[in-house]
Amino acid sequence: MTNLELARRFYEIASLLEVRGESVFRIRAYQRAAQTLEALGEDVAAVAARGGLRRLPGVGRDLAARIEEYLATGRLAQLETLRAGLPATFLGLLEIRGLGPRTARALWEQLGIDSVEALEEACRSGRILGVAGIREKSRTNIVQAIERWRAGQARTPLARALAVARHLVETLRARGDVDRIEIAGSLRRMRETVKDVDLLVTSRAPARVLETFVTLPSVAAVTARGPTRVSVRHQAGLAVDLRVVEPEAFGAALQYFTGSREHNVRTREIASRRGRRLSEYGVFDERTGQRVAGLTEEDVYAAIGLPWIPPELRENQGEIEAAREGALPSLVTVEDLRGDLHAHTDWSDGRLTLERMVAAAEARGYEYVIVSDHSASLAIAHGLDVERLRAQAREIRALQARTRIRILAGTECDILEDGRLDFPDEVLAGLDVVLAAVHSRFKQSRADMTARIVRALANPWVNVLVHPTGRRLGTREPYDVDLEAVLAAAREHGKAVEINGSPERLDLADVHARRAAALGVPVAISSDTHALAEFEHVALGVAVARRAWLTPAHVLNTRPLDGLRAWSRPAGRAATG
Ligand code: DGT
Ligand code: CA
Repeated sequence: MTNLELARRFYEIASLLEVRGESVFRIRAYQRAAQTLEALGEDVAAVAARGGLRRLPGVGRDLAARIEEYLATGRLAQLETLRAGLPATFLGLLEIRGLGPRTARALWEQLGIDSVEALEEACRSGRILGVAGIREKSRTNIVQAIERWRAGQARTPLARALAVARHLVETLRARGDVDRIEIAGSLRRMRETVKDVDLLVTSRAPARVLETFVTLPSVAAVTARGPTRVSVRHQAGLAVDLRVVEPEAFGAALQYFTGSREHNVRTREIASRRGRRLSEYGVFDERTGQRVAGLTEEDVYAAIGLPWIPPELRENQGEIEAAREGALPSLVTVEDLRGDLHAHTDWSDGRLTLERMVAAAEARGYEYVIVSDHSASLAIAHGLDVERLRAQAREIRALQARTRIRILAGTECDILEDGRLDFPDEVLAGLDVVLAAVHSRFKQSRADMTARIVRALANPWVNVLVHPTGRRLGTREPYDVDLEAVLAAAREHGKAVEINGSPERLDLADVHARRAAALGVPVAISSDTHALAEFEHVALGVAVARRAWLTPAHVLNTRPLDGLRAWSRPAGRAATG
């Protein structure tokens, strides 16, 4: 059990480093190493004995030394230093959404708040006001966050929940005892936020699987426990449900627990009209009581006369009718994308150099990638003025000479307050693709904001309106805008809109992207990458696109380079060669 004890301690070190405001890289390093240890099939002492620690994913020289220290002494000096002076209940505060680690620490230091209960009391009495910049509004937010936390109702953004779920799946697989394991619920449907993670497993040793699960270091507390099911609170601050089901009923259970409820109501009705009963245990003949399907989801749908329906569509938003008519869409996949149309470099607020950014896009197998750094009015992001944009264009040309992938010169150009663009037309004309975005004055009236964006879309050189509503999941509401008018303008002027795959944006949302596609407005699915790992964010954008019923034909960046360029710079409007 050394692996788990060590993992638990590494998770704790990560949290404590967070509280101390340490660098995210150090924090992540401990989290990654903890995850590796949690999922490790072999005893870490045995790995150390054969000199294999450094080959474990996420374990470098420093962490290998920490592991050696623990194996030799049973202690971690660093953890003891970090813990000094902090009560054991303190880390529970980090589960309250919206209360950052720094604020938590300030509350401890200045008010001695060391638990959720103490925090609640300080909110009620008003003692909290004025500490760490907390005013009335943040007090209200904290009180609401505590209520949601108590009720287990705080919704978690998709990306965070996916990371937790995938890690748990990997861990349980690696630890043996499970035969099949799948993510179900809203997370399998890829909703933008989820209430909890639902996991389904089959196993010949159900009791052992449940026991393994509840003793995982990343599991913070067990909230309910039965013979085939447990509910826990994960240390990442969300609930996880694990159910063990019969292998013969796995498909039926997966169908049932994937939902949505509304979709299930419809499938049950369809079953019953066919003289069959559909439940989490299978499809049964109503006369004989015999089970006619249950092993796989395909069998279950087939037994009620339907083709298998992709989970992302199961919201009772027309998928049942489409399935009946054989008209389900062939949804877009990550593999359909030929390039990324939104990427930053260290010329503005990205972390990669131009060369490394392009190399990373090439390594993903893309045909093209855009360079879309910010424009000058976004000073906070070190936006480019005309001169630096020209200098960047020269670098792009030089780099292109020794690069296979096509580098498109672009910009993420600010839409100014009145709808003008931050670069003059003749500059925009010299670029291959122009993205336009609102980054300021979010509080404009609905009429002003709508007019502002519509005007920008009328600019002949603008191609894609990116993150069209400006929302940030859980932290910033979309700005007030008449999206229908915006989409109509995009259609009129032949412009595209973006699904931004950045985990905190997912903008457009699924319903809006579906509307755009219905109007015939092309949709770009982009990563908005600012770092190497963030190219992966297109996968989240694709998830939103699939929930929006998009096929490859709806998506701008499934087009080959020629098609894309013919669209962005049609003949007669050609700019550079
Ligand atoms: P959420 O709120 O993000 O967790 O959304 P879901 O869809 O994951 O909801 P959840 O976790 O309460 O339940 C998972 C699935 O199980 C749900 O989509 C459908 C199924 N389910 C659970 N309870 C019921 C129920 O009372 N009736 C029906 N028809 N289905 C249910
Ligand atoms: Ca759920």
